[in-house]
Order: sequence, then C-alpha cells, then structure tokens
Amino acid sequence: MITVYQTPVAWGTPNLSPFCFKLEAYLRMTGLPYEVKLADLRKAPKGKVPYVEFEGQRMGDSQFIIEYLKKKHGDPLDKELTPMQVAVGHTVRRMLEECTYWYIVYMRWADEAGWLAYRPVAETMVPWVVGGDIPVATLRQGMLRILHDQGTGRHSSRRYRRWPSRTSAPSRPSWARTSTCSGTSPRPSTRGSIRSW
Ligand SMILES: N[C@@H](CCC(=O)N[C@@H](CS)C(=O)NCC(=O)O)C(=O)O
Repeated sequence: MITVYQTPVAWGTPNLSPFCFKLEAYLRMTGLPYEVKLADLRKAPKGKVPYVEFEGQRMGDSQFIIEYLKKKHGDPLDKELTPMQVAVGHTVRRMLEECTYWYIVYMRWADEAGWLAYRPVAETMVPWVVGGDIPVATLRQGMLRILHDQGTGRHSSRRYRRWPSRTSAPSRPSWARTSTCSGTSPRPSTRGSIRSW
C-alpha cells in the first residue's frame, strides 16, 4: 500500500495542487493500491507535496515517484506510445509544470482578486500542512518571495491576465484534437487531465 501525503482538497477538485492531482490520477489510472493522508511539509523529503511512504521509505517529487513506480510495476498506461507521442507528452508536461504552474501560483497568491478567493484555502494549510502557528499573511509573503525569485512575480496582474495564451501552447493544437494528447487510450496526459490545470 502506498501512502500519499497531500494538501487538503478544495473547490470540488481532486486536489488544488496540480502535482498531487497528477500523482493521484496516475495511481487511480494504474490501479495501484494507495491511501491519502494530510501532508506535513516538515516531514516531506523535498519540502514539497506530494510525497509518499511505501516499503518503509519516504519519497518526494511526483515525477520521481511515477518513474520509480514504472520501473517497479511496469508501464501499463504509456507502454504502447511511439517515441513521437512520448516526446509530445513530455513536452506538454514540462510546459504545464514549469510554465502554466507558475501562472496558477501567481493568480492564487499574488493577484489581489485571486488571493481573496484563495485565502480561505491557504488557511486550511496552517498549521497542519505547513506546521506551527504561522499567520497566513506570513505564508503569503513566503510565496511572493518564491514567485519573485522564480521571475513570474516580477510582472503585474494586468500583464498576467493576458499571459497564458501568449506564452503557452495554443489551446487546440492539432495533436490535441485527437481523443487523447498522446495515443488513443486514457493516460495522465489526456485532454481531461490537461484541462484540469
Ligand atoms: N517537482 C515537484 C513540484 C511539487 C510542488 O511544487 N508542490 C507545491 C504545491 S503544488 C509545494 O509543495 N509547494 C510548497 C513550497 O514550495 O513550499 C513535484 O513534481 O512533485
């Protein structure tokens, strides 16, 4: 049994953390047995969610975990993909994780209207996930610092409202018009999964 540690669920989604959502979707789609528990970032091997515990060890990073599980249990979801489909899936994943993700973080923590909506969710993470009695304003300051260091935080909300369509791939590229983004059977990179971002 794999124990997955993640942030509390909210807004009727499987999880507001795209990385938690991704790992749980992978486990659900492969049928590997797992249970979900609330994370404690102080115990997370990389200081981030999700992390897992199995076979007496803790492991962090959704992709490292998935790669490890693929080595151990085989690759039932992606085994029929062509090298081109693997490359497209990889590229889309990297775009979502390294580009679109930061736009989401910005809209939740930096944009004033976004923060107003997200603040109650952020409050559910204190003290359980973050640990200790940290004011949510301090948590926000930390996230704003991360956004600034990463670079996304250096631009105005006005610029970001127009940003995704300019810096991400077109929402309906030809390869996304097939029933799935890579291949014909369901896998974590299907359009449904992408839409949830
Ligand atoms: N590369 C990591 C990224 C995980 C990640 O960035 N998780 C965010 C939540 S969506 C987090 O834990 N942030 C807390 C922090 O950075 O302090 C993965 O794939 O698991």
